[in-house]
Amino acid sequence: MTVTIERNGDIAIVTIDNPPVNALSQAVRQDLWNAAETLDADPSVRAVVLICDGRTFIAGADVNEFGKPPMPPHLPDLVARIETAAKPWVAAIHGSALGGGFEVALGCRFRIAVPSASVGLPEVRLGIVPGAGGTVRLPRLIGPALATEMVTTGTPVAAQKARSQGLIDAVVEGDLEKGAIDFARSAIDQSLPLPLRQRGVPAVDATFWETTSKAVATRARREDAPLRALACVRKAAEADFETAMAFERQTFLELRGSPQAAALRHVFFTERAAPRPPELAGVEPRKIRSAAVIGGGTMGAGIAAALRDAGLPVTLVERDEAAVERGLSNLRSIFEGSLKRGKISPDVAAERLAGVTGTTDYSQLSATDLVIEAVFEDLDVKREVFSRLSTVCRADAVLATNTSYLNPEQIAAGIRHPERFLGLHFFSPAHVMKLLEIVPTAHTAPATLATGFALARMLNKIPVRAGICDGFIGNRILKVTRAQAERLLLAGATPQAVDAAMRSFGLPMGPFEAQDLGGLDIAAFQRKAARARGETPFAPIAERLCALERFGQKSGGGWYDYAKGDRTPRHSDIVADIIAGEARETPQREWDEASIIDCIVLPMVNEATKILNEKVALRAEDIDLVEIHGYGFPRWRGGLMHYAEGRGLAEIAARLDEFAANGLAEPPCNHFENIGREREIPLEKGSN
Ligand code: 3H9
Repeated sequence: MTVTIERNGDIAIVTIDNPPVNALSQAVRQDLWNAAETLDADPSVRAVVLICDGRTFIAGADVNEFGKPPMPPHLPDLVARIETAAKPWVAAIHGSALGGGFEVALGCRFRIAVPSASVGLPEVRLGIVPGAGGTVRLPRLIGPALATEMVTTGTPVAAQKARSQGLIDAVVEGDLEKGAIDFARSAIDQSLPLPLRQRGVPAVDATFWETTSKAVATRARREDAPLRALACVRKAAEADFETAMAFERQTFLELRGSPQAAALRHVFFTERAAPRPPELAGVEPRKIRSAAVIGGGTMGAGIAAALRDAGLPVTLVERDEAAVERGLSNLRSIFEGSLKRGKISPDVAAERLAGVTGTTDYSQLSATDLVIEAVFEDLDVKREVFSRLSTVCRADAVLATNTSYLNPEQIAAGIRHPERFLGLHFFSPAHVMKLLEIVPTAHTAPATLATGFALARMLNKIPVRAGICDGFIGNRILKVTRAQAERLLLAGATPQAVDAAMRSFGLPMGPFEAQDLGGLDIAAFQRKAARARGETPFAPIAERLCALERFGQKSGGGWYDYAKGDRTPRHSDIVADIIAGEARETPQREWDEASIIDCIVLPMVNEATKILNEKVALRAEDIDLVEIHGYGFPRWRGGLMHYAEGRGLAEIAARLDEFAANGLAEPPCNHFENIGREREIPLEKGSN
């Protein structure tokens, strides 16, 4: 039994217990249906409290059932059954009431929640719309404007805000079950509100739908579900309840089978599997109760902020007092930024900062569990840091380097207990970006590696294991992206056309705009180091721009010109002249959007395939996560390799051959077809 019924006088308590997140499996739906029948037939019951065991209220439809044949009772019918029950139901929410879970709560006559709870309809994040009346009941409860915001963004709403918006009827401090019983008992003595199906939708002004549609389309870029969700809310406002329900169901079923939904489902499963790689099953991570960061620059301060956000006490080590002060001031700016954006309260900001100790004294790290080095990218400097750490720190303390392109093996060479060392490659800004590349050396112990993954869970990051090579997974592919972008310029495309094409593919920014934002100097510095190693990096135009100190927005120009105080990229005659000069020997051709995209994305797939063949990445899914969380690859495309599989490897190989024949890309690598996935991602055919 996933559902049990208890009594407290004339109030029945229906409890769902379906770990881990009380999803609405067929068994739960059936048991809830049976409970509604039983309680309707029981004259001693006057109201019903619906509550859940475990960490959360119902988190939604059971995604594990996706792909199985639909089994009754279907969720829309169950919600209607609860809504039309003879006794009023009160949803008592802790954790999250999401998707189908919140739709069940909307079927209840009342909703109450503990202060830490949240409610939401996140279906658009899975490429679908709510399928059990969410878009039809929500505008009846809170009006079309707020309903639109919720269903088109999928963002959950925290309890207090939910109360002020009318999503829930009360926030209950203390014991939820007792609070719900008391609430139910007082409610039945008053006149009951109408069930949502019987209420009307408040009117909006004439321009609302058009204005909102434009805003949603801009935000969604090429994602289908948000606009389809908006259409459902509009239908709810303009048609009767049953017509709107049918429209929503039809939309839900259409989207459920779409490639975008398949891609987003793939990302959902992949993200949840990432923190627990099968090869580390049963390996116990070390306990992390305290941490230190060496280096308080942008990266070090970002890492320290991420550690503080996870509640760890942090020691920030710098080489002199002035640098300690700068580091602490960098951290202060980060917390002030979070405060300004309303992410944390003044008290929390103060508490976060108070948990950081700045020092120049390494001996203060003798009891620290984890030390992350984020100093200047110079091998000798880093080796010096680790030689000090390996004498000062406990033998079982985990020591990590945040290097982005030096070899961790060389950084760790000669340290004591090299089994406790690994690379933890954060992405900037480290307190914001989700991706964490975890890079073991040949000596890294499994427990150290497992600690890297456990840390990612603590920091709410997406961990991906990467082998050692120049750039690990992400920056190695980025190098190809940038080289291809320059090849396109040499072959007749403009920076504007390349950036526009990549934006239209779904990236937030094109490769040139992104370089102008981040600064061209870091890559120039890395190319210099590569040349010192005897390599010949390909960036002929970027090199010319850097020689002119055109480093991007910060220097007033890079690939584009910028007016003072204005970040709008403008055509640059200087850049156009440089391109024309460098392109003298290269045959010029016309480029359409699709060819530009292919000329950039398909060589990225080729590089990623090499990365897999070399076992620098263990799974195609890992590359998907790196691209989505580190480089803004469109989530709704499922990541680079999911996109490649959808496109067809044979077609991609043929396109790469064409580009290669024209000197525009490398030919496909050996074993190009070898990007098999470890886990089969079920294709949703129907359920719920
Ligand atoms: C929907 O409802 C459609 C309806 O409108 C229409 C129907 C007709 N089902 O994230 P966690 C598993 S669409 C089954 O690590 P947390 C997850 O795989 C759905 N399993 O925990 C993991 O398993 P494992 C709309 C689910 O505490 C375990 O639970 N709902 C589901 O960090 C723990 O997950 C959503 O999109 C599910 N729906 O976060 C909500 N959800 O341990 C999606 C999770 O084996 N879920 N699992 O790896 C979430 O946002 C988070 O899981 C939640 C908990 C906030 C609930």
